[in-house]
Amino acid sequence: MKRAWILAAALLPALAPAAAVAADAPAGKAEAKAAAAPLTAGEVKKVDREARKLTIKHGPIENLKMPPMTMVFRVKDAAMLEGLEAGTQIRFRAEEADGGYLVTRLQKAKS
Ligand SMILES: [Cu+2]
Repeated sequence: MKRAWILAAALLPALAPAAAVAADAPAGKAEAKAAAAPLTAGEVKKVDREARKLTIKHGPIENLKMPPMTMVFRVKDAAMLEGLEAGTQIRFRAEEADGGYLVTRLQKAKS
């Protein structure tokens, strides 16, 4: 019986380093980078909840090299459309995806 305890004690330190490495993994580092990306100012012109689309009159979009215009975007998540209506001022991040443009982040502009 005593022998079993010694064996367990000998194995424990061997397992511990693996757990420590997992805890140190840079979780959320990519997310933090995306959050730091600049947002573009825009005004909601039309909300299409069914199609999960948003018409936005937007300012220059740096990452898409797009001048100001009014256009339709798809949104990543239907929940992003909550509380939006024509005239709502927003700040958003858009990415090129599947041959169209996708809003990946959206917040109401603080007025
Ligand atoms: Cu545009």
